[in-house]
Amino acid sequence: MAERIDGHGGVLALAAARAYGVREMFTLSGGHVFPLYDAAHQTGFPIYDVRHEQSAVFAAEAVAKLQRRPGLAVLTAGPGVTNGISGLTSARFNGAPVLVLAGRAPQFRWGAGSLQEIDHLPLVAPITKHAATVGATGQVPEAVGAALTAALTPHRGPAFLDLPLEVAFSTAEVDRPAAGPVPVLEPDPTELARAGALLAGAQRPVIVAGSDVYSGGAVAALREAAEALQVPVYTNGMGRGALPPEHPLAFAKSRRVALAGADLVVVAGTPLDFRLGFGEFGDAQLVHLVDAPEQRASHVEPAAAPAGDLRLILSGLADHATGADRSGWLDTLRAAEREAAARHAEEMAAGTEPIRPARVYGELRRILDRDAVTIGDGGDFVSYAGRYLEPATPGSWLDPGPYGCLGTGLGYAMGARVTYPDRQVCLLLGDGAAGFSLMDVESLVRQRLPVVIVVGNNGIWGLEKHPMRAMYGYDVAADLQPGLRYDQVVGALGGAGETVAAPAELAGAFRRAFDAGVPYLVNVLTDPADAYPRSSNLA
Ligand SMILES: Cc1ncc(C[n+]2csc(CCOP(=O)(O)OP(=O)(O)O)c2C)c(N)n1
Ligand SMILES: [Mg+2]
Repeated sequence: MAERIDGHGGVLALAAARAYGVREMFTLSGGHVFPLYDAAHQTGFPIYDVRHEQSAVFAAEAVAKLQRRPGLAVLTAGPGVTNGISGLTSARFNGAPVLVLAGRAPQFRWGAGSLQEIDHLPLVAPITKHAATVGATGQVPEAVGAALTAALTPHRGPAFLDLPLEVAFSTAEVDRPAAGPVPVLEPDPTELARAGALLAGAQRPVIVAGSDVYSGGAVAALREAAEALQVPVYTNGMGRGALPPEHPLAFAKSRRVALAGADLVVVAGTPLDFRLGFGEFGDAQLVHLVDAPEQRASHVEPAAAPAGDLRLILSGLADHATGADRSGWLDTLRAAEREAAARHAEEMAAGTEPIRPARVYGELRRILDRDAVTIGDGGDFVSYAGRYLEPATPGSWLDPGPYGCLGTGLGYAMGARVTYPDRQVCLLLGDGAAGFSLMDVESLVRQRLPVVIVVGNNGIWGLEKHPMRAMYGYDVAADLQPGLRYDQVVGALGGAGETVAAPAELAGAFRRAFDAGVPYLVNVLTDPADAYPRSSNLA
């Protein structure tokens, strides 16, 4: 007979979440969710708390993205949930299996005007894969299981459950929850064979691999396919680092040349969105590899679009190796890559004052370990990071993804530090982006979660100011306080930091930052005249 457990709604919810691999919660307090805290407290389950609910959801998203298992945010009823909505939406756009467990005003007197009485479901239903209210305490484990199965089933994404007050606080006896299976979708063999034949027959193929390759555990299969078919690989999102930079088929800086010259573009595990020119690659044929049928684009018609488990798809493609000689094509791209690398090296050595963002990354590259987790939250400053930093380990790069939500930074940093207590965690913040979440440095300090924060402080919302000037000849609502001492903010919150105005001081500042053992902010005064050249940016 199944083992039974007896407890309140919080105990049952946490037992179910644990069974699915959840290992901590991110939260901000509210009476509606006390039973979840009580359950955690009773069982030594880690609780990390924050200063704004968005950071809790972003932290849960970071652990989900980095560890490929569910991340949990616990939000109190009403404003706790509404403050988490940007985080949930990001998780949706990023295919991250985040579970939000929320409080909810009591059901038995619904309509009488209890504190924070609002029906969350219409707010979260459009941005989650699964959203439900749990009707009775005894149904909690089943509800959590259904939510997490939805979140973990490709295409992955967030799920939401709220527990009315009396459901959370009442008790029930149930079977001890166990995790159910996550379905694996076999790709259609005909569609897969069509994609394989196209790859085998192409003269100048290119693979662009994105986040779902990492989240689907398909990094090894990607490498197998690339090597078997001798196809150059470019990456974006969590796909970055899938092939180490020194791999003969790893390319990064020659993407324009590659996409312009390719006769076949295979986009794996990432949508055909603005980051990829909406999937329009001139005369090249297009193959789209997706982890679920609904991920197929409706705005372009690929020559083949196998849908299913990306490990099966990519290793299936490897079987189509023909021994074709692609060395001419690879040599062309390697030459373009070398040329861009030389240009970048020059830019990264810039000795000008104010400091150019390129130089910041030139110095950071010297100190970042191969497995450092780098996180970008900002405008131009982060676009430069994408250009100049080369993640060497899969799953070590966190950007906000196609939803492009500023404010992910401190939450992502918390999730990264919790995931990797011993790796370097480096958060790159625009000065504008810093304003959304810097107060959560307090959460990091208090919970002993040191990270290095580098602010590209140009005193403006650069990614908006420059385009607005270009468009109208003037700009409004695009200035910030120049030279603001974000490092002193971090100092006041219990961390440390310094301001750097000269390029020669960067190396020392970064060394001190990584040695500090507390959240440390290097406030780099960068050149406000420096605008990221958008036209050349596909990332
Ligand atoms: C929540 C949110 N609000 C507004 C925007 C629009 N936006 C995109 S980039 C940007 C400017 C970012 O400025 P900063 O972080 O200082 O970076 P910089 O471009 O100056 O390097 C803004 C306001 C957004 N993407 N997300
Ligand atoms: Mg700025």
